[in-house]
This record gives sequence, structure tokens and C-alpha cells, in this order.
Amino acid sequence: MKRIFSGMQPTGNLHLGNYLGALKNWVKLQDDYECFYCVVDLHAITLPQDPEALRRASREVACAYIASGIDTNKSSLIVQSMMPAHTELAWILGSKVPLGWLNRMTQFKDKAGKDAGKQLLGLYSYPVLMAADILAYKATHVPVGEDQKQHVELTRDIAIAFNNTYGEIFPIPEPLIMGEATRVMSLRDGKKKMSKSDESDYSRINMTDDADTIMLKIRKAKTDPEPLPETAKELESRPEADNLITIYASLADTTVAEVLKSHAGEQFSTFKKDLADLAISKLIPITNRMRELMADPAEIDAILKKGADKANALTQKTLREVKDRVGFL
Ligand code: AQP
Repeated sequence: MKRIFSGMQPTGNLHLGNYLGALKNWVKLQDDYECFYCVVDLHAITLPQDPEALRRASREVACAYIASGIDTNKSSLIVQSMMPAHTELAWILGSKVPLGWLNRMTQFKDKAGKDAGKQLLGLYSYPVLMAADILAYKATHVPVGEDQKQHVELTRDIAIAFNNTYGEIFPIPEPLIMGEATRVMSLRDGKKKMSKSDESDYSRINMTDDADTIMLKIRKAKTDPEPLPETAKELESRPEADNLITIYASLADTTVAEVLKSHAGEQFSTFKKDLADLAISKLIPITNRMRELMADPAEIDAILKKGADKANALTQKTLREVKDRVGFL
């Protein structure tokens, strides 16, 4: 059986990168896989969070999943902290992870900056918890954006190490990196990933932005003075132009080559107008649905409880198996 696990952190507003790099693909996978889509709140607290804001953001992420097309009759919506097996398994797996493996993780290096020694243990051991998230479900596939590929590769190494020591328990999960927009870049700097934690709100399109804000942010997005080229090759040295065209292709469910076929030679002022119209037509219905869902937190909590019941049954079974192999009473 093919099973999916993936998640997003409730660390602020979800943005177009989360949507195009992950969420949009999750929706497509629902018919072919058994899917568990998680709000990873334990990961969120590896950086400081206000408790009330965290609670609200956790429900908001769940609403974004549903509003984007996750069908709760097909897929399970879950919140990481409601399944104790995630953290218990993380501890057990941690006993198989050499520090050298964690030292290679670029996300920690990026987030810790020059002051790694002052960072908290949770941020450093984040990838081990992510491995436990995936392996507790015996997931076979993990749809992620390009930025999370390294963590899924580490999960594979941990699963192999564990299986080698204790016998075959875990399938070796495959990363699924799908679509044109595997790494959406900041609207202010085409070399930087679009991210929730970027100080500038103009660097990203939030899934809660209204139509005027989307229009303004795209109009202000950094570009260069050249018109749209004829081939993708010519975009290699133009990161901002490349980013906007890739976003267009992904939103329109087409390819960069197709976008260039119909827009080559156009000035960016014209193209940005088309892009804004397209983004608004795709995102605003999701934003409106999110708002409706957020008005009924009891309904969201009931959906998350149903997901947790199913996920707890499955992950406790994995955990029991692991504990038996390790030799716990
Ligand atoms: N810019 C992006 N392009 C494509 N995919 C992206 N993802 C995130 N940013 C981009 C994908 O979204 C999923 C959930 O990510 P996350 O919210 O758990 O964590 P993150 O990758 O740390 O997201 P941010 O926005 O960069 O958060 P901060 O600023 O808090 O670190 C993942 O599948 C990820 O690949």
C-alpha cells in the first residue's frame, strides 16, 4: 500500500510557496494514496511562539488544507502534538543518528546563522522528529518542496540504519517533488526562498492576502528591465524573472516553456498584470473558504480529533513494534 505523510508548520501565514510547493500537490495525491496531512506544531516550537498565536495558526493551517481541496473523507488531517508516538519514536531514532548527519543539515545552518551555539536543541534535532513523523506511519512517499528534500534523505538514512540494526520495520520513504514550482523564491530577492519568517511582507503572497494586496505585491515584485525571453535557458541568469514565470506556470497548471511560448517579448509590466489576475482567481476562493472555516473552530477541532484517533491507532502499533525490537519491557 502506498501511504503519504507530510506537514506544515503553524509558524505564521502560509504563503504561495507552501501552496505551490506542497499543498497543491497534496490535493492531487489523495486518490492514489492513503494520506496523512499534519499540522506540525511540535516543529513550530523549535523557534519562539506565542501560545495563543500558535493555537490560532494551527487551526488556520488545518483550514488552509481543507480550503485548498484536502477532502477529510479521503485524507486524515492531524496535529502533531496530539499523537505521542511522534515524540517517543523521535527519542528512539535519535539513538541511531550520528551528530555528523545533523551537522550537514542546511536548514539548521540557515536558521541558526552564525550563532549556532546559542540555538535550542529542538531546532538542531528537528530532522530526527521529522523522521519519526514519517516513519511512525510507515509512509512510502513524502511530498515536499525542494527545501525539505535533504530532511527526507536523512529520514531514509535513519530508516536504513534502524532496519539494519533491528530487522526490517520501516519502508524507505521516497521524496515526491512535484510540479514546476518546487522552490518559490522571494518577490524581493530571486535568490532567497519565499518564507513565512522573512521580515518583509512584500517578499511573499500570504494565503490570507486580499485581491488588492496580491495585485500590489506582484506589481512591486522585483524584476529586471528585459522583456520575457523565448527560452527557459535565457532565464538562468535572471532569478526574479524566472521566479515570476515559474509561479505563473504552476498556477496555470502548465510549463515554463508554454508560458514563454505565449508571452515571449512581453514587458514585465504587462505580464505582472496577467500574473496578478491569475493569482487572484486561484487564491481568493481559497482565502474566502478559509475565512468561513475559521468561523467554526469546533468543527475544525472535531475533524482534527477524528484524524488523531486514526493516526494514534496506527502510530501506536508502529511504536509497539519498535519497542519490542529494541528490547523494552
Ligand atoms: N518557498 C517555497 N517553495 C516551495 N515549497 C516551499 N515550502 C516552504 N516554502 C517553500 C514547502 O512547504 C511545506 C511546508 O513548509 P513548512 O511551513 O513546514 O516549513 P518551511 O519550509 O520552513 O516554511 P517557511 O515558509 O520557510 O517557514 P519559516 O520561514 O518559518 O522557515 C514543505 O513541504 C516545504 O518544502
